[in-house]
Amino acid sequence: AAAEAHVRVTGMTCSACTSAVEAAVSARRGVRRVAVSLLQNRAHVVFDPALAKVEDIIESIEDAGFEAEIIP
Ligand code: 9UX
Repeated sequence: AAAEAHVRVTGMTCSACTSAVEAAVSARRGVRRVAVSLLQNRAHVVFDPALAKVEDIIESIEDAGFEAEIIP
């Protein structure tokens, strides 16, 4: 089964920032799909909950240099 998370991402100012977030999240084990919207400042992530946690995804985005918080 897959889980999904919507994440508020702040600090992205160009499409290269968006690509950096997508690359960082995609590199995480268990992540199946990532879509990042620059205009909406958000990311949609589909992942395998047995292999990744939402906290891991948040951490990947923060490590790439952006602020991230889960959208409930
Ligand atoms: Mo270009 Mo986005 O330096 O930070 S990647 S603005």
